[in-house]
Amino acid sequence: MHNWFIEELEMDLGRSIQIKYKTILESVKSEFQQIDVYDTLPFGKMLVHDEVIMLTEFDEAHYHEMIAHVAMNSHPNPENVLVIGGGDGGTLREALKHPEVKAGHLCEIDDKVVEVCKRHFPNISGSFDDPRTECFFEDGAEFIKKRKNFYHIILVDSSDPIGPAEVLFKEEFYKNMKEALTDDGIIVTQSESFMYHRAVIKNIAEFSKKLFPIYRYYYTMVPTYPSGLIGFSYCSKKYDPIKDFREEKLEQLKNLKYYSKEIHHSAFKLPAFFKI
Ligand code: SPM
Repeated sequence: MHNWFIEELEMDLGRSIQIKYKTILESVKSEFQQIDVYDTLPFGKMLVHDEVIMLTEFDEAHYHEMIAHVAMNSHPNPENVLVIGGGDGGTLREALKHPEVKAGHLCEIDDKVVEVCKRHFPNISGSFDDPRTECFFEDGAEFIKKRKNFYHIILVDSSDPIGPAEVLFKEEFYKNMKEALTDDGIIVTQSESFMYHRAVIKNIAEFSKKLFPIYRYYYTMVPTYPSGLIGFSYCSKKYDPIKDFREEKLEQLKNLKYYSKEIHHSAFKLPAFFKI
C-alpha cells in the first residue's frame, strides 16, 4: 500500500507535483514550520517544510553543488563563507570541499531543521561535524546587519518567498549582505524558476544590478521541484563567473554528481524567451 505526497504550493495556479511514498519517517512542528521526512518510492528520503519539497536524496546534489561551486570557483581565495538558511547542511557540505575555506558559518532560523536532518540525512548534514563550521540559530536578515566586510562568499539557501523567507527576497536584505561582504565578495541566492517565477527573478535582477557591478542568473536541473529546475542570482563586487572561472580549482572537488567545467558555463545560457 502506498500513499501520495502532493505539493500544494501552486495548486491554485493549476500545477502540482506528486510523489509516491512508503512511510513518513518523522513529523515535527517547530516554532517556524512543519518539518516532515518522507521515505519515497522513487527518490529516497525527502525533506518537506510546510508541505513544500526542500530536497530529495535523488537530486539534492544538483542543487547544492550549483549554489556553492559557481561562486567558490570564481573567487581566488574564499576563506570566509556564510550560508543563510540551508539547515540541512548540503550547501555547507559543498562549500567546505574547498580547502581554502577557514570559516564556514551557517545562519539558520530553525534549529529543528538541523536536528531532524542530522537524524535522517547523514550524507547531507555531515558538514556540521567539520571543525570549520559554526552555526548561528537566528533570523538571517537580522544576523547579516551585524556583520561588516568579512565574508568572501554568502550563499542564501532559502525556501520560497512566502512566510519567514519572504524578507530574503527584498532589496534591503541584499544591501545588508553587500555590507557584510569583503571588497571582492560574491553572493549567490536561491532565485526560483524562469519557467514559473519570472516576476520574482526580474525584481531581484533589477535591484541587484543597481547594487553590484556584476549580476547574472543561472540555473540547475532539479526534477523533484515542480518546474524541474531552479535558478540562482549571482551578485559580485569583482569576479565575473565566466571570465574569472578558475578551472584548476575543480581538481580539489571530490564526489561531484552534477557540476563540471561545461556545466559551469552552460548554466548561464538562458532560453530566448527569458533575457534579463
Ligand atoms: N538545501 C535545500 C533547501 C532548498 N531550498 C530551495 C527550496 C525551494 C523549494 N521550492 C522550489 C520551487 C517552487 N517555487
